[in-house]
Order: sequence, then structure tokens, then C-alpha cells
Amino acid sequence: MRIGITGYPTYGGSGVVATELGQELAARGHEVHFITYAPPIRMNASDPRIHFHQAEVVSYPLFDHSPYTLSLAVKMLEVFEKEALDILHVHYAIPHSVSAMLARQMAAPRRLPFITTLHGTDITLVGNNPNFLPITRYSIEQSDGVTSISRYLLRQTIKEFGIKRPIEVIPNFVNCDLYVRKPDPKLRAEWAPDGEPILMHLSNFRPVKRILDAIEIFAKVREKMPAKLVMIGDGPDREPAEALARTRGVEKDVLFLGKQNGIKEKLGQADLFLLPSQLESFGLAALEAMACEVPVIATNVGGVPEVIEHGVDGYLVEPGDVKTAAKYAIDLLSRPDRGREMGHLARINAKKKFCANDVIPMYENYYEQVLASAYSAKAAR
Ligand code: GMT
Repeated sequence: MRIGITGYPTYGGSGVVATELGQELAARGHEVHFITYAPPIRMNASDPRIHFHQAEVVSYPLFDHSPYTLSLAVKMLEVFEKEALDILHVHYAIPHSVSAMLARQMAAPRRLPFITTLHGTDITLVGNNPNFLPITRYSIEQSDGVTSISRYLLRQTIKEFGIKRPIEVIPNFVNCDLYVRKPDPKLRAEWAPDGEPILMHLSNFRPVKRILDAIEIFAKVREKMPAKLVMIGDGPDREPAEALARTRGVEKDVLFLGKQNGIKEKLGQADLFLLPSQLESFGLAALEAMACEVPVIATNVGGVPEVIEHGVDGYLVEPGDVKTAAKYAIDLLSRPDRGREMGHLARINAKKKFCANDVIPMYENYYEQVLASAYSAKAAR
């Protein structure tokens, strides 16, 4: 198949899923065309089946904000025509779904079906903002296919948008051959020179991730034992988190690495992963950590309980309950065998439920299904 994929090319989970999906599809013989304003951060440009097409962010003195939705729609149409795309798959409804809808209209009477994958805040935070709700609902309803990354998000979409059309749940995935625990003594020695246990967090540091709670949890752990916290990512809460680490007197033990490549190599060095978010529709970073045999302490919100089994491969606490989270962390880190056992189970469960080898065929089957119904709808007209 010739598949166009659009997502945010930055560090957010939805962009990561879009990119990893494109990579997996290319590895299975499909031609994949990424259409977005910058090359996706994890894109493997050396794969001959992967192509990138830049949608311009056009500036003009009249525009305070560039109408990217429109230039993206035009680029989608252009790629469809030039590369004979079979299907477009957009990740994150706003504004990608609207651009795809416009591209499909401009392509008519030629057929350009599109699928929208809902990721979370496009439904729960941004999409339900009254300024966007009607158009988000409309573009979801108009999509030829819609998928949701968790059962939780499906329920929310029905509840908040009153959507009646079918939505397929296709969970996020991890490539279990690439995400493996590979100890790197050099890296560990760099982060934890005295062999301290390593806690890790990875996100876009937006308020919804509650990274200040990660610092609070760590400060409580440090009261009881030596440890290091590795913070990967960047975003609006980085400075407040750095300030809090200073206030709590743990700044020497918290390493802010900023945005990083080679995430899988880094995750595999951790003893514990923290995901204290206010809300997660899935929690992709937790899944990637689990595949690397890292147990996770996360919040019991959204789709997270679909990923982590409390007391088996990690622990779930209520948002803001840093005390309980710290208790679990101290317990796990002071009994390394328990941590290893949980980490081992985390990988087993990640493989069982979210392995790319099982999830990618779900997308392929869904593409076939959507294409078949788009053809039959056209034949019936
Ligand atoms: O977290 C966000 O702000 C948006 C979005 C993103 O682009 O990172 O994250 C969502 O999609 C991820 C990938 O499907 C999920 O793992 C995250 O749980 C989800 N975030 C929220 O629901 C807050």
C-alpha cells in the first residue's frame, strides 16, 4: 500500500506513534509518505520506503498565525497526486483531520480515504474546547475510519462528543525486538557513579505530566536512600521542576538531559520509571519502559490501567499522591530482586498485549477494511 501519514513531528507521544507506525509499515513492504512541517524526530530517513514531504508554514505580514491547516491540506493533495497514495492516516484530530477532509474534497472524484487516530488531548483537553468542539466532531464523523489508542479514550470520545459512528480501538505498540534491556555500564556510571539506583522520567514536560510530582517523589526517596533521577525531555515545566529540585536540596541528584535521541538505550538503564500524570489516555513512555524491563509507578488515570497492572508489573497511585508513590518507590528500590521480578513481568505483559508484531497487522487490516468500504460506497453512488 502507499500510505500518507501526518502527525506532529515533535516529541509528543502521538507523533512518536505516527512515526513508529510508518517505520513498521515500511519494514513490512509498504511505501510510507510522512506529510508534516518538519521531518519526524524518530524518522529513519535511510529507509528507501520512507519519504518525507514538507508542508510549508507560510508567513505573510497579514498573518499573526500561519493557516497551516490549509497548506497541509494542499500538500496532502499534492502527495496524493504525485505518489498515487491509497490512503491517508492522520494522528491527532486537530487540525490534521480537518486538513485531510479538505484534501479528500479537493481530490474528488478521485478517491482519497482518510483515517483519523485519536490520541488523547485532541479529545480530552483541546478537542472539547468550545472553540474546536464542533469542527473536531465533524472531522471525526467525516473520517473514512477512526481509531482510538485505548478503550478509555473510546469511552471519552463517545461521552464528550456524542459520536455514534464506529471507532476501532487499536492500542499503542512497542517494537519488542528494539526495546530491550541492554545494560550500559558506562552510561550508568556517568549518571550514578556510586552505583545508586536510577529513577527515570520521560515526557514533554507539559503541566498535564505533573513533573513537579516526579521531583517530590524523588525528594522523598532521597530522604531514605541514595538515588538519582534522570529527567528526559523538555517543555514548559522544566524550569519550575529545576527550581523545585533546588528547593528540596536534591539538585545534584537530578539530571535534566533535555530532549534526547536513543531513548531505548537510555530507558534500559533505569531501575524505576515515574509517570505521575494528571491524565494519560495510554502512557506510551510507560510501555516503552516496560519493554525494557523497567517497572513503572504511574497514576491511576485514563488508559494507564489498560497498560499497567497494579502490584504485578508496576504500581498505580492517585494523581498528586506523592507520598504513596514514594513509599512504593522506596520499597522497590530497596529490594532489587523485587524490582527485577516486576521489570521482567513488565516486559512479558508489554509483549503479550502491545507488541508491534501483533498491533501493526491490526492497522493493515483496518486500512483494507476502510479501503473496501470506500470503494463500495463509491460504486453505489
Ligand atoms: O500528551 C499530550 O499532550 C498529547 C499526546 C501527544 O502527542 O503526546 O499524548 C497522547 O498520546 C500519546 C500517544 O498515543 C499517549 O500515550 C498519551 O497518553 C496521550 N496523552 C494524554 O492523553 C494526556
